[in-house]
Amino acid sequence: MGGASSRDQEAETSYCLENETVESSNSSFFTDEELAKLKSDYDTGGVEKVKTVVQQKVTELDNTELNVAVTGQSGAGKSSFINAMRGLRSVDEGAAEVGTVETTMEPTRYKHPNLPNVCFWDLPGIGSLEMPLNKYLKKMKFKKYDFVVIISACRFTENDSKLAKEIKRLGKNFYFVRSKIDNDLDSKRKGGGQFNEEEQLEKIRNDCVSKLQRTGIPSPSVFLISNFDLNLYDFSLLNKALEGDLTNIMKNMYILALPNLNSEIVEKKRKELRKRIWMLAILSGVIGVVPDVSLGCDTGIVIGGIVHFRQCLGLDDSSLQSLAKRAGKPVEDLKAVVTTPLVGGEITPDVINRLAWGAAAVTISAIELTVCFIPVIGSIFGVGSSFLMTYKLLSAALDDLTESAQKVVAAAFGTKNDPNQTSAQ
Ligand SMILES: Nc1nc2c(ncn2[C@@H]2O[C@H](COP(=O)(O)OP(=O)(O)O)[C@@H](O)[C@H]2O)c(=O)[nH]1
Ligand SMILES: [Mg+2]
Repeated sequence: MGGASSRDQEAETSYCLENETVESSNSSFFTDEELAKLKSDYDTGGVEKVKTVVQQKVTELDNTELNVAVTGQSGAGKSSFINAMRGLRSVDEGAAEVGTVETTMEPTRYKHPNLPNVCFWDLPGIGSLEMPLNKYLKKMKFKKYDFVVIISACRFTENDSKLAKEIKRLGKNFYFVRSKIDNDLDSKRKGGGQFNEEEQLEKIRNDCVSKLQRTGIPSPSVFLISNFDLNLYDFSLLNKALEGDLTNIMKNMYILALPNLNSEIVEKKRKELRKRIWMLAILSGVIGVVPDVSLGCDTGIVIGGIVHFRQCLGLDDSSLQSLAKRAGKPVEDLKAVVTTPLVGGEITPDVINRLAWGAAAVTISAIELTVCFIPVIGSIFGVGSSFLMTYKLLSAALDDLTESAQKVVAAAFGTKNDPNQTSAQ
C-alpha cells in the first residue's frame, strides 16, 4: 500500500455488495427503535451525532457481564464443565479443582481467560451440605445469574427439579446437562452385545426426561455431554438453545467465549465480531479526520479491534498454548498452520500496511447496509474516508484471522466428530 493519494484512488471504486443471508434481527446490537433513532440522528447531525450513540453502545458491550451459574450434586462434573468451557484442563493454571469434596457454601467465580466479563460460578453441591432447599436457594442468590446450568452425572433428583422451577419463577433460564456420557457409553460398549451409540444416547436422554417429568417438569430438555470432549454429543444443541434464549448482547458474549472446538464455532465467532466493524468504523470518523496518516484512519481503533478479534478467535499466545494442551499436540504444530502475520507478535501500523489491504475491495453485507447506512454510502464511504479505511482494514483482518483460526482448529482436532481425535483432560 502506498501513500494517501494512491489509497484515495483505490477507495473510489472499492465497495461491493455481499449476498449474505443473516437474520436482520440478529445483525446488530441495536433494537429497531435505536436504529431508527440512529438514522434520524444521521439525517440531522451526520456522523458526528451518530458517533455518540455508537460509542455508548460499544461501552455497553464492553461493560456487560455474563454470569453463568453451574449447580448440581457433588461429583456431577460442575468444576470439570467450567474448565471445559474455559478451554482448560483440570491440571492447568487457573482451572477449578476437580474431584474435591465441596466444603464451602460460597459460590466460586471463574473468569473466562480472554473475556473477563464472562464469569462461570461453581456453586456448592445442592444436596451435599445437608441444607434445606429453601435455604440453598436463598444463599445462592440465583437472581444475579443470567442463566443456570444444572448438571447431573446420573439421575436428576427432585431437588434439581425444584431448583429449576424456582429459577424459572425468578425469570431466569436453566439448562439440564447430563455429564459423563463417555463413561455410560464405555460401560455399554464393554458390556458386550449389540451396541448402537445413537440408541444408547436416546435411552439416556429419555430416562433423564422421564425422571424430571416425574418430579414435576412437564417437558424438559436434557443435553448429554462429556466434559472431556465438548465436540461430542449434545454440546452444540445446548449452544443452540442458549443462543435462542439469550439477548443479542449476551448471545454475542456467549459465542465469543466458547472454546474453539470446530469450524462451526469459529464461523459463529466471525459473524459476531463482524457486527462490531461498522461501529468501530463510525468511531474512527469520516472525511477530514485522519489522526494517523500511516493507516489513513484511527490507528488505535484498528489495532484495538484486531487484538480483540485475535483473542476472541483463540489466536493469542496463551489461547494457542491451552488449545495445544487440550489437543495433546505441540503448540508449534498449531502455529505452523497460521497464515497471517497478525498472529504471534505485536500489531503495528507497519505490519498492517505490509498486508496491503488498502487495495482490496470492501465487501459490505446487504444486511449491514439495510441496518445502517444505505442512503449515506456515498459520503460515508467516500474518498479518503477514515470510516472506509477502518472498515476495510478490520474486515480484511477479521477474514485473515478467521481463516487461520479455522486451520488451527482443524490441526488441533482433525475433522469434526472424528472419534480418533480427543480433547481429553
Ligand atoms: N468420564 C467423565 N468423567 C468426568 C466428567 N466430568 C467430570 N468427570 C470426573 O468426575 C469427577 C468429579 O468431577 P468434578 O468436576 O470435580 O465434579 P463437581 O464436584 O461437580 O465439581 C472427577 O473425577 C472428574 O474427572 C465427564 O464428562 N466424563
Ligand atoms: Mg467441584
